[in-house]
Amino acid sequence: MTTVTRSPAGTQAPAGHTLLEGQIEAYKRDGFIIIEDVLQGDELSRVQAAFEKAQAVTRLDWEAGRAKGKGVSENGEYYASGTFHGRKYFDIYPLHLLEQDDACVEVIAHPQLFPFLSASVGEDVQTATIQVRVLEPQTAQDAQEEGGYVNWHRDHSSDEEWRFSGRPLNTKVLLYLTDVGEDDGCTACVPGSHLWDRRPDHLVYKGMGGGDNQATKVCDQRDMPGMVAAEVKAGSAFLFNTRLWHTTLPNTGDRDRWCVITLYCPFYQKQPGVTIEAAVALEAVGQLNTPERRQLFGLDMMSTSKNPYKRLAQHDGSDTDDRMFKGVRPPTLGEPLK
Ligand SMILES: O=C(O)CCC(=O)C(=O)O
Repeated sequence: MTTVTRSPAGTQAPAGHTLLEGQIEAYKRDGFIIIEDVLQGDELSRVQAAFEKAQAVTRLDWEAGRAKGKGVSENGEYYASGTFHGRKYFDIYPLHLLEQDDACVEVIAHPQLFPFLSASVGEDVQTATIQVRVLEPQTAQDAQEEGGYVNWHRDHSSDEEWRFSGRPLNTKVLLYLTDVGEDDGCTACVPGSHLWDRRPDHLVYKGMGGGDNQATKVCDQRDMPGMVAAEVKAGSAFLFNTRLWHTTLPNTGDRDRWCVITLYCPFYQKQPGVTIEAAVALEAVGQLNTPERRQLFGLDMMSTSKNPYKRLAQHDGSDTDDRMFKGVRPPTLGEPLK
């Protein structure tokens, strides 16, 4: 198995290229990059402390569900409990992390990430899903029988716009808050697979997800040809084109893996409810206080955007407010014309 702790050899910025140009070149070719030390020192400690507090509360809910067998699917894979919990991991309601400390809000709009997100997804990039995830260790036997908590997959397949414009519709960022060594649940991928039309065969390779029967799978996750596993330090991030084939290897280590998984999309895509709830709550307490935060949480478009359509709540219904429609309107919005 090949491991990577940074973007693979030869993907650093060639002479004469800026760091960002080197990152984009690697991303186009390999489908992913690693940015080390996005968080470090005091900033990392603050986010870890907030994560510790938030996870302790959600863990009780998850364990209670697990004890009761609540929401278990036929093969015992999923626990439904307000948020997306699985048998080997649980997700924390995003706002419960974000509201703890301003450093957690900065994670989503971090200056180490923003230029790359803007260059890869587009200048109108915003946040789609935010998943705050705890992955528990599993036994060696469990790992052998079932593999890691998620199988080989790609998140998105029909991405025609990407083919047309050369940009991925979505970039996903996994920001790890614990060190992830070889046996700690590494994210793994097949470099270059974002360019292929076919998907990985999840019925052959072990790994949880989608109710697959693990007993009939004949290959280990690590048997995937060409795969590399990302061994990273806490505070580092794995950023990938969501067409990339990826999986998570078993966590047979002795500690939980903590991670914030954020999906970024263009402004015209809809944001899920939990992200909007976080945006509304953070706005109410004045934490969406930079143009980057306002843009990424979906409140404002980039101020210099060439396509500055307003959101519904920003319209006042007047003709001067709307640059597209200059015709006759009902005197009161919603009333039929007489
Ligand atoms: O947690 C990981 O390592 C990978 C997560 C994943 O597969 C996904 O978000 O699509």
